[in-house]
Amino acid sequence: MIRDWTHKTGCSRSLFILLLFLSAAGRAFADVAQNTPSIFAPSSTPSNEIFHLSLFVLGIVGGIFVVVGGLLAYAVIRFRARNQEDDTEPAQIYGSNQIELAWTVVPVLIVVVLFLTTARMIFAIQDAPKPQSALDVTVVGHQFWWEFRYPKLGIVTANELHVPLSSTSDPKPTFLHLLSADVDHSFWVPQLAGKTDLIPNHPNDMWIDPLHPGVYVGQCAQFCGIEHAKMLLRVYVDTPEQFAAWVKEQQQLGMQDPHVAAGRHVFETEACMNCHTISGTDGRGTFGPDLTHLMSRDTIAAGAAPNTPQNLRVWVKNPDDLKQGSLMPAMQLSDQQLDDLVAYLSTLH
Ligand code: HEC
Ligand SMILES: [Cu+2]
Repeated sequence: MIRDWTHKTGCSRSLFILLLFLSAAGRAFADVAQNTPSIFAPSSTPSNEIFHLSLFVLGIVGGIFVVVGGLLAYAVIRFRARNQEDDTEPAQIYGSNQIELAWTVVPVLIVVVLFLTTARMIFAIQDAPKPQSALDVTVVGHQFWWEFRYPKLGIVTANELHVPLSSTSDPKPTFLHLLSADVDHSFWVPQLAGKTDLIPNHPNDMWIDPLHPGVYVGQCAQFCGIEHAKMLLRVYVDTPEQFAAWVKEQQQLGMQDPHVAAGRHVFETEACMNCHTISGTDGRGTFGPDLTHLMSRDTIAAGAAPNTPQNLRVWVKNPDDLKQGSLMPAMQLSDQQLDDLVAYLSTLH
């Protein structure tokens, strides 16, 4: 006889609901596996190592959980109060060298194993030799955005890091030299590597060798001030052709379109150029992001908003509307000045 599931006992119904939940969770997990800050979807050698270590650690602590939880459940059920029992106290036992030794020595051994495996992995990643083919990028953390400099390629950009794809047969790792312009920040793209801090006057180094093309997201993982939450990171892992095209585009001088001369005039006569660089203009400021190839980026203000002319206008009019506490001031520009500026900025490919 076929029974409808609604007629099943409460127990099998909860099992059914549990299975439903697990399959939904599994699907959600598969969805996040691509392009989200998940440490469970590694795509680079350092993150892979961390992932495997985390499984090892989870296995050990999971085993401890099962043993402790199991003993607890056993004691609760086996020694529960029963009606027919008398109220006299059970035998009182004091001290046991065996038990005390066991619960001291075993945890110490477990901690030693966890410590040694972790330390071994940290040193293996840190001491990895740098191949000739490696790309060098200097990362400078600013309140609340990222500066990326490619010293050998003569490129300066912001917030969106482009790196070449790497593979085991043709390794092209990217070595990041981490600096800070102000306070502590932390570079964290979970699918590519662990966190490394950017500390003023204390350069740090890390490396990634992304094994699949695509966009990887991350964020500053060290509270660095009021808009720390909107200090997002995007890493574009490009195929060799894409990367070569991107490099070529970034190496070009800033666009000089005579149709938008009015906007350029605003940029050069307002305070913009004290803080921003646009090659081919007098603007050489470095307090804010380099805008020479602004339109080659998908987002503005460290991922706070998509890079559209509408958002650029909102941003320049009053940065706080998109990112409260950002260090760019609202400049009280007229509507005409704003229109001209946005028309100009939109040509900066
Ligand atoms: C006091 C320095 C300062 C001045 C003046 C200034 N900016 Fe900025 N600007 C910044 C900083 C800092 C950021 C980064 C803000 C963030 O992401 O938190 C920024 C970000 C930007 C961005 C987004 C860039 C990106 O890739 O995310 C644009 C566009 C921009 N400014 C345009 C302008 C224009 C146009 C002017 C003049 C009207 C101007 N700025 C004046 C400091 C300044
Ligand atoms: Cu930060």
